[in-house]
Amino acid sequence: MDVPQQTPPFRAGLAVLVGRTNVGKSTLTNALVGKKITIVTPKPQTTRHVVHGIVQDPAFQLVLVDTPGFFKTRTSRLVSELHRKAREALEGIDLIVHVVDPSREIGEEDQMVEDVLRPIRQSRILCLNKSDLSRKISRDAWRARAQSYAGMVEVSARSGAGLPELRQLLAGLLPEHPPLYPPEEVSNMHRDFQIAELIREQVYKLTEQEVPYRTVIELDAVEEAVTNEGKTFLHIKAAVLTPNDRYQRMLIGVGAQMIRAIGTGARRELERTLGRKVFLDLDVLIDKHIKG
Ligand SMILES: Nc1nc2c(ncn2[C@@H]2O[C@H](COP(=O)(O)OP(=O)(O)OP(=O)(O)O)[C@@H](O)[C@H]2O)c(=O)[nH]1
Ligand SMILES: [Mg+2]
Repeated sequence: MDVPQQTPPFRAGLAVLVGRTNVGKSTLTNALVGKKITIVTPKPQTTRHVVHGIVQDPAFQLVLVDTPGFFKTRTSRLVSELHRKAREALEGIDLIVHVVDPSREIGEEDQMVEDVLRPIRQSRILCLNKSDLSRKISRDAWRARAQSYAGMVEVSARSGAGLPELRQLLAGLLPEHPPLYPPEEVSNMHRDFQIAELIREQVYKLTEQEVPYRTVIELDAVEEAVTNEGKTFLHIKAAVLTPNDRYQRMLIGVGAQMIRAIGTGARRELERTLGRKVFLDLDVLIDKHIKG
């Protein structure tokens, strides 16, 4: 006898990714969304805004909230600001994904994450990332903690292993709710913000030590333009702002090598992400309002 098929109700909600710095929260967000919406660098603490990445499915909409990593040092203003942002991101969310890196010892930062999570009532998932690495120092210790979570998965944001399981596990825990975002959206970020982030990513990749933390990306113009051959492209005029001429010299580099490399790398990423031809006009300017 045929049982009439009922379409299950649509599910939608927010899942926040928390975890110490460098465990791969941003990489995981990008991998689940299938698009680069948040920047990833080997240097810690590069995520400074709360970014929504939207996983679209005919049956559900999973909104991932990437947060800045938790840091051991509590002294610096920037660090406490990041912690505040991470806590803010926990408000109004449906699920928590606690991302950990089993290739490293469980540390003080992991303890801090658990302390922040303890009073929170939402369901939480334990996600052991970097399963592609053979070093698995704390894997057993994390697995032993799995009973205090609604579920546990082992994934590799890099290779994609375990991601379908994570996706299904999260989808199953979402509340019945109409979509939160339009069906084609992959991120809450406006295009211009995304452009600035991709430029900032190159500054992080190519400059040393404190330089990235002394820069702000400013977009002056993003315009549709046409080549002599009639092809359209996006003309982006932007500046890397920095507090003094010492940083300005470092950012420009000998024979303007540094700023050229930043510009070339950023244009490549912009073209890949926006899926179109880009002309990037990038300056390095002094802005005394930025903390030196
Ligand atoms: N081998 C391996 N490396 C990974 C994996 N996921 C992320 N990484 C690397 O780990 C580093 C940190 O990744 P991010 O995604 O920036 O980490 P995060 O948790 O967002 O870091 P913060 O924003 O500083 O808190 C990068 O070098 C990634 O390429 C993975 O599954 N396997
Ligand atoms: Mg990050």
